[in-house]
Amino acid sequence: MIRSLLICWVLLTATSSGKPTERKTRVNQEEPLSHLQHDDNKSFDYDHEAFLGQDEARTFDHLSPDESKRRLGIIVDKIDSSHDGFVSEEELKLWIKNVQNRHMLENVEHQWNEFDLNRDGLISWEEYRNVSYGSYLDGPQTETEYNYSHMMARDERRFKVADRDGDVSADRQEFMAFLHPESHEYMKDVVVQETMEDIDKNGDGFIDLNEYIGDMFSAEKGAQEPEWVATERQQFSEFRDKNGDGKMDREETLDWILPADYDHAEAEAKHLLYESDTDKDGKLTKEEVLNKFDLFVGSQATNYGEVLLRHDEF
Ligand SMILES: *[C@@H]1O[C@H](CO)[C@@H](O)[C@H](O)[C@H]1NC(C)=O
Ligand SMILES: *[C@@H]1O[C@H](CO)[C@@H](O)[C@H](O)[C@H]1NC(C)=O
Ligand SMILES: *[C@@H]1O[C@H](CO)[C@@H](O)[C@H](O)[C@H]1NC(C)=O
Ligand SMILES: [Ca+2]
Ligand SMILES: [Ca+2]
Repeated sequence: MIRSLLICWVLLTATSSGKPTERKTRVNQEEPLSHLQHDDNKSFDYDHEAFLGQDEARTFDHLSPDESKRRLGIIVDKIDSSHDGFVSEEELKLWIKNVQNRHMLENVEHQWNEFDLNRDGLISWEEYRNVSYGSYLDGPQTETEYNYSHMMARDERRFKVADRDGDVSADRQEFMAFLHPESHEYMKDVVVQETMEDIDKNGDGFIDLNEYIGDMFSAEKGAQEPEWVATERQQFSEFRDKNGDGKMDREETLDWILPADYDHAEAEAKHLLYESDTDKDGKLTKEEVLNKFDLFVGSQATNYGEVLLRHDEF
């Protein structure tokens, strides 16, 4: 059985050339705070997921406004780690980062037993390989079957980078780095390497303008080039190719796909603070947060009751 994640990857790869005018993005920021669109004019759903995590946000959707506020009050006390009665931007950012980490850890837990075949609390490369590529390794390979050797070699390399203590097994932290490399500083090199290998068609170790455009856009014969392609060409020479030698090296690729200057958790913390800091003193009282409870946790308050008091911590 080849894991569905891999199938997804294959499908994406296979279809990326199918829609010529669609733009493919490589900008590979950290695990997003939420996959929902952030448009507060429509709803606060993005903020709710960033602040609570996806599962908890769904629970809150079914609470009455009073119950929502009661629980939010408890959360505010937790966020105020310095216990000075105020939530600072830094505390808010830390909280959002913790929510995000918890989400990644849940993802690891969710998959753990499937891979840790001998239940020793570690996922060895061999376990990962057997579970992910078992049927492929067993053969016999038909001619039509996708050749997974390349993907497997890539997985193995990434796995070994994630494996910090070098025992060729992943503990939970290492497995998290393997699954979410964009969110781990020490995985950045391998993320860049994987991206460059995908795009660098002529294998000279650089991404030139044609490779850069070719990765986002494949022209149909005779079709007119969409306008954004011209913009991207300009972007390439103005911003991507910083040293002006006509191609992107590893550093330049890193700046492109993992921009260092944008921190989602920090941006969200600033946003929540800005929207709720009524007296503009740069920090939040519990009252200020509760007054904006719809922004932080919301409540649809239609069929609440059924999930009331489901969580122990409340
Ligand atoms: C939301 O609405 C405000 C004013 O009504 C507007 O200035 C802002 O650009 C809108 N934001 C988005 C993301 O549409
Ligand atoms: C992986 O599969 C091979 C071949 O089926 C088997 O010999 C080996 O014991 C398996 N390893 C683990 C850790 O399951
Ligand atoms: C798959 O590709 C690798 C090289 O990338 C090659 O060595 C191997 O023989 C191929 N396997 C099959 C079944 O075609
Ligand atoms: Ca194991
Ligand atoms: Ca090249």
